[in-house]
Amino acid sequence: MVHHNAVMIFERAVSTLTANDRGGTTIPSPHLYPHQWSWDSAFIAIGLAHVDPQRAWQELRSLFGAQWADGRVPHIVFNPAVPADAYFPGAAFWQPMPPSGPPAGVVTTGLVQPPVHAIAAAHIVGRTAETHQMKHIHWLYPRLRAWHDYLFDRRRLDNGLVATLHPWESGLDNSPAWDAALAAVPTEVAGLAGIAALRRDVRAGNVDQRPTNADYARYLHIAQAYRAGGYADDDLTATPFCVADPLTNAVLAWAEQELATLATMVGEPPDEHRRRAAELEQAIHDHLYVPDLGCYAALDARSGRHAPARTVGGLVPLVLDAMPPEVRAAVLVTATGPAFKLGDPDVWGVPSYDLTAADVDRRRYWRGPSWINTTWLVWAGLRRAGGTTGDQLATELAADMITMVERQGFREYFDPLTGAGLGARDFSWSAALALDVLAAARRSAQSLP
Ligand code: 9WN
Repeated sequence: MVHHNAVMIFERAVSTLTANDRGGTTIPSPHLYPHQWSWDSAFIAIGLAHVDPQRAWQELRSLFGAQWADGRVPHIVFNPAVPADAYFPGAAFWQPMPPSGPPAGVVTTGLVQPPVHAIAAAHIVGRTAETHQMKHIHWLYPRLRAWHDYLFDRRRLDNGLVATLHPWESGLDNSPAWDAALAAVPTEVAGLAGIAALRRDVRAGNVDQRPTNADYARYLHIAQAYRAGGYADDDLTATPFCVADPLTNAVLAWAEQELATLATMVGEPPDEHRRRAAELEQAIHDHLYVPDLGCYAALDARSGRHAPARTVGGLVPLVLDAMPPEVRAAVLVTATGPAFKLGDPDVWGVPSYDLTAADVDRRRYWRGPSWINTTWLVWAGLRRAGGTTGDQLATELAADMITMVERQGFREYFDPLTGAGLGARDFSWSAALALDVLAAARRSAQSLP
């Protein structure tokens, strides 16, 4: 037994995922998020790999069933059985779907989220001796390739990085990383008066934890502009918001490496994937590392300026293999320093924002709280880096993640200083990634302190 309550946490996590299963797709949580989300499903598949690999494949396959003709994997796949007003903005907002869009009858958003999917697929492959999985890999590989082709071909900026066109695409919606870029976006939204009344996310008495109405007005403005252009990506920097995000790009570089492995499994050449991954890693280091911050930072492609903020996304390039050693050392200094305090017993997980920033807000969404998925990404980066510091910090983060969910349940996010659970309850990726952390501890026979 690696942790005295490991079996109990494992069982609770499985029952949370089972309760959120809507028949081949898993919702992120029962109240706030009643549809299928892209990167949530990838994290969910990573957890399901330890419990039911067939069901893990199904999670990815159901998501890719909504893949657009242009290759994009949409950020939300709407469940037509769910009432139209259960989530805002719902299916109607994103219409009409363009000819380059999803299969007939499927309604999605036109946005994407970070491409964790090939990482998830490789994760399932690595966690099971399942002999029937080749059929899933054969089915998924060309779809994953089309997804990455879309990002590399349609979303690539002149500097070689892939563009994020909406804060929702980053998955870190109201991160301070977007403040400067968003400041230039108007808050007037044509035809959508009274945003406060339309919002469904602030009805649970959690208004101090969610993005503000001004944030939502800007989110809607950007989405309307993208929709008005038919979700075409012909002129990326002409969209009202266009940034190169270190998390999205680092996840894509990692995922592209995993795609090379999957390519080999299905008899396709891996070299092109390896080349794209290496070039992207180089562009991340060349354009997103900011020595003054001691971490990576988002680059606003419209203004040419880096976000002047240390956020968890700026630590995620730790997952990259080819990180220059001096940069890795500097990022670890930042991660363990006052901004994020990794390894400090008074801090839980990886805070989403610099704890020393004047405007850090420990309860508001991506502006301070620790989340399990981004903590998991940093944990994965530390494990890949290895070395005594990396291994020890990874072990401590694993212990934080498990203790937070053990004490507070599978909450959406946590106060980084008290570990108190916040946001939605029974949140799927918190459960799924706890399964992965527990399984990793069991495999390495490493006890969690
Ligand atoms: C908008 C589902 C999603 C996550 C995102 C998280 C939140 C949605 C929202 O929930 O975003 O996509 O309504 O706030 O920020 O990372 O995928 O869990």
